[in-house]
Amino acid sequence: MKLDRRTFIKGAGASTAGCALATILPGSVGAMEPGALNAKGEEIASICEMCSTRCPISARVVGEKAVSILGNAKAKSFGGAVCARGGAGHSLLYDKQRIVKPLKRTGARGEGKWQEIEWSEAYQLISDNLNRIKAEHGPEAVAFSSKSGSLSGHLFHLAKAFGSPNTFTHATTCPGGYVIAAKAMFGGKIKRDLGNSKYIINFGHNLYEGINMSETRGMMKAQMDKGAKLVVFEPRFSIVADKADEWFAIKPGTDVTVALALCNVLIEDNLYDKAFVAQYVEGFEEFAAEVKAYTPEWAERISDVPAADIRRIAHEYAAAAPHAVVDFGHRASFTTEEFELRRALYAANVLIGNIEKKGGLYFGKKAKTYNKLAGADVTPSLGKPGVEGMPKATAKRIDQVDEQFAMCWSSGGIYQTVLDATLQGVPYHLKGWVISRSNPMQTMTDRKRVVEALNKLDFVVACDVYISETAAYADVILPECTYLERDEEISDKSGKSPAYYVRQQVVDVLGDAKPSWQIWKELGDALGLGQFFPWDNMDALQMVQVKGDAQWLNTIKTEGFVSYGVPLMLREAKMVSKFVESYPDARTPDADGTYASALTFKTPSGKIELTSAKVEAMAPGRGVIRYREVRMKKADELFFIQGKVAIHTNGATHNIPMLANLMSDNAVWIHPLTASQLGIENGDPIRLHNDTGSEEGHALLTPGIRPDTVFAYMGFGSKNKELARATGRGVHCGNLLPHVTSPVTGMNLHTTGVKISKR
Ligand SMILES: Nc1nc2c(c(=O)[nH]1)N[C@H]1C(S)=C(S)[C@@H](COP(=O)(O)OP(=O)(O)OC[C@H]3O[C@@H](n4cnc5c(=O)[nH]c(N)nc54)[C@H](O)[C@@H]3O)O[C@H]1N2
Ligand SMILES: Nc1nc2c(c(=O)[nH]1)N[C@H]1C(S)=C(S)[C@@H](COP(=O)(O)OP(=O)(O)OC[C@H]3O[C@@H](n4cnc5c(=O)[nH]c(N)nc54)[C@H](O)[C@@H]3O)O[C@H]1N2
Ligand code: SF4
Ligand SMILES: [Mo]
Repeated sequence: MKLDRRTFIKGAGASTAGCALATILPGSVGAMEPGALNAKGEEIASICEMCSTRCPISARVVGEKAVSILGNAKAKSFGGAVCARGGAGHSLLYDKQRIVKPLKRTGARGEGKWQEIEWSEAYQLISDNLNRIKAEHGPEAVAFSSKSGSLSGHLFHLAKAFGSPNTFTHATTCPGGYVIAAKAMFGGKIKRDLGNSKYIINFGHNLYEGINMSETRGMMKAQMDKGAKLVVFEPRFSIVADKADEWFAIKPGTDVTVALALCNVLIEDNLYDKAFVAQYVEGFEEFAAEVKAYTPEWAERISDVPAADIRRIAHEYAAAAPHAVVDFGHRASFTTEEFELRRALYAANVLIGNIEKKGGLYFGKKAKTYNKLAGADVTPSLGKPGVEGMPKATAKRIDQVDEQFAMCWSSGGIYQTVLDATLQGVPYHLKGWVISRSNPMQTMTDRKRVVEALNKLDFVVACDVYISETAAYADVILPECTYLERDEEISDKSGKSPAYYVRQQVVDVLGDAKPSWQIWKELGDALGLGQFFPWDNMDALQMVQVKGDAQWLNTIKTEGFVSYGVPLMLREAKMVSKFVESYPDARTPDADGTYASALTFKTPSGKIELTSAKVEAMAPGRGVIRYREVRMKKADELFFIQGKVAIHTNGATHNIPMLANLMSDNAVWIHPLTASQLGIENGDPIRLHNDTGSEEGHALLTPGIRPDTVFAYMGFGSKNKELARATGRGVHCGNLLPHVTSPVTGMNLHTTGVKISKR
């Protein structure tokens, strides 16, 4: 199926198709509810936390206590806007179902019996239990997990002080695939310059629903202002597919074949950038030899994407080079072979030499790099509090049992190994789990196994704003105040030049909730680890960050988002010339006016490793990017895939009143042909089942999906009765997904097979 530009423009104006665009509007004013807080009154620059994109916002209390949230106009790439979820922050803030007092479990785990307690009692209870586990089993028997970002820093600091190496972010449930592939090939994370791209090839990165404000707006800018062509490979007619020039309903899990076939055409038809490859690439010959077999015809047989189209797209893409990009995607994983897929997608970029070119891929320019090139400290950098004598963990991390996972731990670890260690004692038994801003019951896979693990542990602590599905199984729940009620450290938000921003408290704290930095510091005190938290408050920490420069701190707080210098991409002569004009001591440009000679990679060879000896040593047979067949489902099952919806976030927002009112259920997308074979009609109650679990939902018949595939928006169907607005509404995706750890990246798997029947 294909769409042309005319359909795209028409679609953008229609009500349903325009939905994703319409949601990217300045925020809204919240309804007031009784029993809330004192307001500070003025316009305050801060950071959204309705999802982990963390956009810069400007929040204002209107009247007594309603909060209006807009995007911060100073953060240009975010367009001074928030999405629908960002505009709904007040609805979380004033939700009476939020927890604002520590809770102690009084019934069985998950039974829903709670007693409100004081913080002092909560800290005592937790420290008694964690210190007991430490004495009996060692500090490594306690795992600490948190979604990455400003919140995880303080919890992981506590873990370190406690002596446990077992800290985990959400990495293996989300970005681990592309992060670890980038580490292997480029030596670190790389960004995409969608806004300046003339040709974008997209493999299931649904930026118009899985919103990242600056990238979403970048892609809108490229499409609408610059006339970029967008080609989308996606098993269903997502909003991005709807806005594309061409959509190919690719078979789930086969993207790697099309990516490799694009590389095949670029090489065989001599369309690749030979000078770039010669200067920057290691292992091209081995890659080219491997890719020879991956012809478009071969890819068509596996993926259902016509060979002629793959060939044509490769030529069009090369013609737009280097201002063209193959988007390497975000949420994984579509198959267990994430490592190969993400490397193949990067390879298609490397071959056209779009690295550090407008519209291609580039590295973030933090102060250290930027100042080095400028030959002077032209942008300030952040300081860190030095903490003396932090203990070194003696035990090995639970996820480091196999050399192939060596790249995982520094990227957040293999989250689901918490279950393996708890249930099977591999490589040793966990006894405690401190979980913050993470809801694995909904967002990890195999819900039953998560329940089993939580039930088996001696002691579980959850820190959340709600009694999430996971928190419902904790022994103690610590109520964090929402992002609108707390100050945090300054964060580095550098892009093409250095940038900083800060979260600031907008309204007084509701009830007895606290910011997590304070919670973990106070728990540190209770655990007898107070010496490792030598700061009194957030002001003191921020002052260390700005190295005592109160004026700088004031600027960041007033502006909310401060960027420095001129944007820089090393291989763009115009940008380099502007940079040199701005800074008299700047590095002398190369003969071609660029900083091409400054482009190096933190890999063993210092080059882009299309083929990697390091990876070969870690995981024999994987040095070269290679197709490996994977079976995602049984022959008589349908593919079950998921994705984000524009008005909810992961497993987090389904109980927020305003968003729950907008959407509280996730009907299952089924192709009419498939439905008629199964005797299912639109709206029918259905059952989805497989070896992992069984879920009940409703059918949504649509031709916008492959007949062999069904789709549901994730995050619904909570089984926790405390989340009253979300309980039992829709299909719980995690309950149907098997527990898997993929090679090299350690990723969870979000695609599986299901059978469907009418209820
Ligand atoms: N509104 C909203 N925005 C969000 C979030 C949110 O929850 N809600 N979450 C944020 C987070 S944490 C992330 S990681 C990003 C994620 O943003 P995305 O990476 O875009 O995430 P998804 O929507 O999960 O998946 C994208 C698409 O992949 C498709 N898909 C499934 N299987 C396959 C396959 O085998 N091949 C191909 N080509 N496509 C496939 C799905 O149909 C879906 O449309 O979004 C961020 N932004
Ligand atoms: N089946 C399936 N599973 C998936 C995905 C999928 O597409 N399909 N997507 C995956 C992706 S991309 C991601 S990123 C993960 C995300 O999964 P998680 O890392 O679990 O993140 P969220 O679901 O966004 O939020 C987790 C918890 O944070 C709480 N929270 C919100 N604000 C705060 C706060 O200020 N403080 C504290 N302490 N808690 C807060 C919420 O109430 C929620 O319980 O899920 C992954 N899991
Ligand atoms: S994308 Fe939306 S919800 Fe996420 S941080 Fe930005 S404004 Fe908030
Ligand atoms: Mo994510």
